[in-house]
Amino acid sequence: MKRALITGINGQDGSYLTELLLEKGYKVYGILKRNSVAENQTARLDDSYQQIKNNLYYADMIDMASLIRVLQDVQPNEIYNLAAQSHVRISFDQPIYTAQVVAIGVMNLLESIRTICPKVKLYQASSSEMFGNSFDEDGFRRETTPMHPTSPYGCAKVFAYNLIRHYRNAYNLFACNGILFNHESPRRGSNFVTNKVVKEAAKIKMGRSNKLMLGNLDAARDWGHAEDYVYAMWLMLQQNESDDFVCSTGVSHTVKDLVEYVFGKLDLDWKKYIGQDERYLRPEELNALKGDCSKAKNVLGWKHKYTFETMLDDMIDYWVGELK
Ligand code: NAP
Ligand code: F7E
Repeated sequence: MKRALITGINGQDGSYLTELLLEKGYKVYGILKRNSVAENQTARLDDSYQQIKNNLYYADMIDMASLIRVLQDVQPNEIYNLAAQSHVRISFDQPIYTAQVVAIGVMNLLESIRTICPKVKLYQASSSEMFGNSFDEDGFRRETTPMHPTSPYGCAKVFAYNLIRHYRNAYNLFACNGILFNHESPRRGSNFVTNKVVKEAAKIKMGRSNKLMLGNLDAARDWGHAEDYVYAMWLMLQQNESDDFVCSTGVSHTVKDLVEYVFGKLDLDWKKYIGQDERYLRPEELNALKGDCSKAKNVLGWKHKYTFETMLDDMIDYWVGELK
């Protein structure tokens, strides 16, 4: 039975990946960052919680001793490093903490791996935020596109991305960067724009709210579904050689498109309810994102099932059901 260790197991992606790996017959282990309200922490793990509750360890990416203890105990075959302070806007408020978790945390993990389990296969959650406003002539970002990040989060992810490549070359570690574009689901944190819009629109529909304050409506993103993207993570670690791969849908929509679609689905006129609040603007914005995932398609045989619309339908169905 293969053993997989997931950092960030209780996050959006961690919860979907846990389900996928359990289905595939893995023994799944995870690390949890201590939180004063323990009940909320495992809420996303849902049904799989019962199967893994004895395999959860308290540890933190910035506490290398805790990582060492977990690796010694678990001796994993695969590690999926999903832990992060993953909110871009918040990374402007907490840049140093973000860099400690997102960048130095990966160094802590790599150094622990070198000592304890150098044969392990490692997945690193890299991000389209690393590209910033740089793109190729055709408007797409791909593995070869230069990276000019526009946020402390993006800068820290570039540091981690480079560490992964460096440790692969220098120490022959099997380490992959998955350069994933935005992916969402009903389990997305509700301060990310998709879930914020869907949840609030559903509340407005039920008469429980009448205003939704947003930031930049013109920003555009390449949005997919988390369920599709965790499958790509697993595929990367099933290859004979480690490499870096972009995962994206190749289609870009603005925040305004998102609002129009969600409110339209609920028969609401969005113009009556949307306001703008400077608090949600960023000191530097990544204006638009569109990814070319040809390499992942050709080498991994990966393709996404959800579109922008079906991903949002899944979120709308969830929130309408939940709020009823
Ligand atoms: P998420 O929902 O915010 O989950 C992040 C996870 O990391 C949570 O389990 C969180 O625990 C944990 N964590 C935070 N700080 C930690 C620390 N210091 N030590 C240990 N664990 C810590 O993020 P996600 O959407 O699942 O994304 C997963 C990974 O992919 C992240 O690295 C993110 O940066 C990256 N990524 C995401 C996207 C996307 O669109 N979703 C795209 C590209 C890359 P608590 O909840 O207890 O704080
Ligand atoms: O913002 C705009 C905002 O916070 C998307 C993370 O998973 O994907 C995610 O980062 C866009 C931005 O995601 C609001 O300015 C407008 O242009 O949902 P978001 P993100 O910043 O793209 C990348 C790939 C990651 O790696 C990250 O971990 O929407 N926007 N109004 C707003 N955004 C938020 N959050 N809230 C608003 O009110």
